[in-house]
Amino acid sequence: MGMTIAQKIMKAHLISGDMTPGSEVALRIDQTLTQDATGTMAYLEFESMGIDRVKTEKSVAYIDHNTLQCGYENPDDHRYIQSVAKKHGIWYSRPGNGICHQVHLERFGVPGKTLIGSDSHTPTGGGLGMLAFGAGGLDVAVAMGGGAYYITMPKMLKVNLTGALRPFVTAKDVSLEILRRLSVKGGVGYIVEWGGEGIASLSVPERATITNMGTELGATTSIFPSDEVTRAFLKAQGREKDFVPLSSDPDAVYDRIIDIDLSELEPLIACPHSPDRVVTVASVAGTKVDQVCVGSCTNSSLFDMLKVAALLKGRTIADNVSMSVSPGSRQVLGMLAGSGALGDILGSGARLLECACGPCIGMGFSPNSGGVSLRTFNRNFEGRSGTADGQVYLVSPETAVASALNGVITDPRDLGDMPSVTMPDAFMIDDTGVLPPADADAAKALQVLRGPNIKPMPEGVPVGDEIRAELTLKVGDNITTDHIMPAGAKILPYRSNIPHLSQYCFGVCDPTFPERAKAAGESIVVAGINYGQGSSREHAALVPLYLGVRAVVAKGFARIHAANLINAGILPLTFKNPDDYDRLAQGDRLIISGIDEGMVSGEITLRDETNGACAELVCAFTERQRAILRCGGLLNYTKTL
Ligand code: MIC
Ligand code: SF4
Repeated sequence: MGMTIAQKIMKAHLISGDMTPGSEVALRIDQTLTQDATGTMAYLEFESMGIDRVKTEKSVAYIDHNTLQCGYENPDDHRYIQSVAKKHGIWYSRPGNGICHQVHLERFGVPGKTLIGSDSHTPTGGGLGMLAFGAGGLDVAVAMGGGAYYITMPKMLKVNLTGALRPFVTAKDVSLEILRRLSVKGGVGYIVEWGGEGIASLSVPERATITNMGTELGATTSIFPSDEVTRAFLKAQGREKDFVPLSSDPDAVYDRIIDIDLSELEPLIACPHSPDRVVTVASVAGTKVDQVCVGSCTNSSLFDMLKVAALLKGRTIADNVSMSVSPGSRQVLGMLAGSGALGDILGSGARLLECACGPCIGMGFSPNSGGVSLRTFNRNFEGRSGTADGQVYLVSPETAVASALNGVITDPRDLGDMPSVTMPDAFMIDDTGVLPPADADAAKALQVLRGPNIKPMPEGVPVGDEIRAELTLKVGDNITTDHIMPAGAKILPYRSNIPHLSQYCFGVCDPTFPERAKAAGESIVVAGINYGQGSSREHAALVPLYLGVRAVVAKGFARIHAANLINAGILPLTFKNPDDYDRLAQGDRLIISGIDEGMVSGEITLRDETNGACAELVCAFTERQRAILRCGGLLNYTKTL
């Protein structure tokens, strides 16, 4: 039987397991990446494993999230990451050098290799034919130490593209179209493979926009073939030697196939507060806009920026709009400056922000009260912009510019003819923003520099045979990690300080939760479907652990978050009958007993002591996961090996 691209890469990296959907497979990891908001924790975990040098082919530590430096916290963390990277064999991408996914695509990504990153948008590398996964920091630490990465073997979904995009319709609209069709949970349990004759007209950065937003579908990852388009991109980056062709076999079998005719698409927009609330731009045209942001790991490539510059050239943004542009990397910014395109952007009245995540994660540039913000980003979860009642819409760069110029949501096709944008044959190569690690001998003498913001990690609690605890929080469907552990300029600097972070846990849902959880001692959280969607931040598990959460009972979990809960030693349990969710009330006393046996049989009963109700729960774990839970988390488990 023929194989898909993902299956071929998996087979070449398989350490153990059976590649049938639903079984656990262990994969060898070639490359890792971290960013600073999850990186401090990942490197603390790596250090605690006592391994001198990373065992991967390439590991890179990026600083791109926490670049505001409003006090000592961020610069101390940067200094820690820089020193730990130099000592342990990791490349260090300095603050200002760019967003991890954009820089990794430009300078380090290699088709056919495996990559895990402590950021959920790591599948951006799939645009280059990498098999790239977002993971918790601890999984990345283990991979740096040479350990396998474990996932449940996904099913295969093929998206067949035909035709070609019309002017003003973009790769972002392709992402929004698939989200419109499948929703934020439609990709759960799948690897999405993009193919068909339509892909030939999509450049690597456009493909990367699409694989980047596969994360919003809940997909395990997304991937494109590696073809002549890939070769041309690598050649322009001075890396043609990294090119290898990759395609699926003609008789590869997919569990699901979706067809999209690119020539039928039109400009789309995701309305507040979910990336799948997609409608046509035309249907909401005329809505007043307060803010427009171009950038993020979804839309910050040179191609995107050149289009933005060409459309802004000689025009001025509307008085009621504040517009920001954050190029994805120093390479992009340097080339914009060199070509004069930067002058066209600035001449329009737009503000230039640093090459970093910035407004995407609420690090500055929040909208005004109730403000409508159009963003070329990938997430518009409630409160994420830093303004609780901000109304964030997700759009393409073309729609962003058209709306900034008119001051109201505007279909970009109203701008007339799309100016032609020519991509250079060679990119500006300047790797001075990336510092190499010290060699193994020199590294021995190096000190790791720690600041006072680094506080001890919470101790994992071994899962015993019974949990008796209060149901301290009951939440609904599609709870994101931004609900569980918000980010933003005020909170993000404390990613290595769990006690401080804990004050904000579930702040979007119920600000009284931290106090109540602490008072309860041990507790259980109950949730609806797709619990923990969004970010890979393991803080969304570590902080609840610190607050005494011992189990989360949900109608369903997002993949990375479920893994992070197990890694933290918190039991993720699923309702067998989703209606039982309605029988449990916040404040009830719950008993989950017979856990030892339940973890083997895969089923367990929850009893509600307060109202006498019972609910059957799925408690299916692999042997390795059971061992991790019994040790009180992956870190404790790793020490037993
Ligand atoms: C995000 O987009 O939510 C983040 C911030 O990049 C996160 C990582 C984090 O929380 O640090 C992600 O996507 O994993
Ligand atoms: Fe950064 Fe936003 Fe991309 Fe997350 S989604 S990595 S915050 S740019």
